[in-house]
Amino acid sequence: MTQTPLPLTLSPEVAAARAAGSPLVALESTIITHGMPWPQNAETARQVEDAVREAGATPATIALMAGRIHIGLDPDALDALARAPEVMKVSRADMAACLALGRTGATTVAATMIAAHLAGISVFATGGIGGVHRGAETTFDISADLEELAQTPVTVVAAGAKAILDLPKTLEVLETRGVPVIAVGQDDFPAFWSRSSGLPAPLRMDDPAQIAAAHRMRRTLGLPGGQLVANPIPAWAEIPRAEIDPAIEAALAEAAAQGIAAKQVTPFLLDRIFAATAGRSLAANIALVLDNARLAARIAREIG
Ligand code: PSU
Ligand code: MN
Repeated sequence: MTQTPLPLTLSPEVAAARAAGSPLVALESTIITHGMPWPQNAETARQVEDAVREAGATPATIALMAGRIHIGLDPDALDALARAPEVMKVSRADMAACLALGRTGATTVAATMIAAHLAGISVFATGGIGGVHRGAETTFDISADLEELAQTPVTVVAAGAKAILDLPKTLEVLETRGVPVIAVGQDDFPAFWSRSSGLPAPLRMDDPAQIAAAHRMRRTLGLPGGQLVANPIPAWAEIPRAEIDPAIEAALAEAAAQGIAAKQVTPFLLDRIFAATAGRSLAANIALVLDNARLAARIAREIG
């Protein structure tokens, strides 16, 4: 383990990659603790790390433990996190408190971006980002992920955003906050389980080198914030809108009936949708995260 003046602990694998100047890809941990059930969460976390390695970069799964931000988890720590029953879901607002209290925290997209940037990592792969929830005009429920993309210079590779969110409003907020939204290989913004949301993406790039060039150009121009790279789910794993929409509607109705709010909303909806699709949505989720990990590794290699 390598200690730094910041409360960062780098795994040996990450420390070696940093010393060699070789490409790194950050990975979040909320997807492990709050986004997928045991044991698929642990299995997927390992496969995602391997996908990054096979594509020529070093994975850095990020989590908070005992007052330190861990950049890279060894297999035992990853397994313990995946099994742990009481892990904090940590976004920007919770990060310092979780560390100060010495609690175990899983990082969301927002918190993972902060940690990656502190560790000098430019590229991060996940499944889906948080966004503007349906009904946000009354609940004000807008994920801190969007604000983080506006502030922190990390390129985030995701399969778009889930249709549990209000996708038009999510794209509007990203535009207002100056976040480039780049669809990969197609014109439409992808909708997580579905390749298309039916909405055009503001930008399109077909080559990881272009995405890397845009990342470097933002740095050159002194623009704050990152990029959202929206990589559609592989065609073979896609769930058609007509199939996933009823599960989404049922989950949203159940969340409303039970008064689910704040941080619980996203994990609750994911859990209900996994159950309603007999695990098919989980298999799709795993396929798209692996694909995002591979693309992120290629972008990281181009950024250099
Ligand atoms: N969307 C998904 N899967 C996830 C999440 C979002 O499709 O696992 C997780 C991510 O960690 C994301 C967080 O950053 O939920 C957003 O939570 P909230 O909406 O409470 O900001
Ligand atoms: Mn929220």
